[in-house]
Amino acid sequence: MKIRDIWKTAAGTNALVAIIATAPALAEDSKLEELKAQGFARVAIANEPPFTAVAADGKVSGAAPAVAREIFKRLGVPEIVASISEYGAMIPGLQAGRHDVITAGLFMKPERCAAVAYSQPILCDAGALAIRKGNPLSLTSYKDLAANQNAKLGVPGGSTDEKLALQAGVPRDRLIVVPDGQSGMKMLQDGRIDAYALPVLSINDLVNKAKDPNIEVVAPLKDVPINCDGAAFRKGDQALRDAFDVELAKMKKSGEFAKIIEPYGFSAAAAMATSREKLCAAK
Ligand code: 6CS
Repeated sequence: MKIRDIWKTAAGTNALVAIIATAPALAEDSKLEELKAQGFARVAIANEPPFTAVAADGKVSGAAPAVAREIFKRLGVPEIVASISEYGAMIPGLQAGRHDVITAGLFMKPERCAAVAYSQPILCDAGALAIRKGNPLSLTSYKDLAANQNAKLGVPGGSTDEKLALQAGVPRDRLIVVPDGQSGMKMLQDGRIDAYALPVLSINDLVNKAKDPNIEVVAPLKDVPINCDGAAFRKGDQALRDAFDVELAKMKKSGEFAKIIEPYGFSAAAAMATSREKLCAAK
């Protein structure tokens, strides 16, 4: 019987079906093998302490890379290599193959959950504003910002802060996209914006470092939920995401997860009290 005729037999057809059926899974498993061979995982970060940080010497720290570094080590990938990205560019960069995973405090929101494969929750935080001393515009929420026709708000591009401000009714022409924390603080100090929005721990880190008696923090914002991130993988890398989750669950159980994130100010209990399913379903 000629080779080309084998596929016409029942045995040949079953073999062909088996190969086709397992191909995607084999491809998915190969992503971890690819990273092991590469020796590192390329992670997207924002450089927003304490979620993520890059020192002057290039050293990457922050709670999200610290968790990812430990988990990848356990999976046989010894290093992570970080590149800084705006929040709004992280998912397109992941999908274009520029990153292997996003470990940046990218909060789980339905539209993001539809675009990536998130791990289970890692870092949770509420919302905050940096404002001028005395809070002259009485800003305690995005609603207050929407209601004040003159108030200008600084936000990271493509961020949850930006989205929540728009949803609360802050018009686009009073939303200023700020490239990084230092620029945000400078713009606030120069009066070019009236408030700068980030999660509580990020704003506190910036304001503490600024040591400017004319800048204060309003936290938590009344109309911002507790948001949580996860590591974000490409949709096609489900097996890698699942392997990451197995190690994350072990570390949550053993207390090692808390040992890594709590020195940065994050609550392990907050991340363990929720789930990807709940966060991705929340409006
Ligand atoms: O996921 C986000 O878009 C938000 N995450 C952080 C850590 N900071 C700002 C941003 O809004």
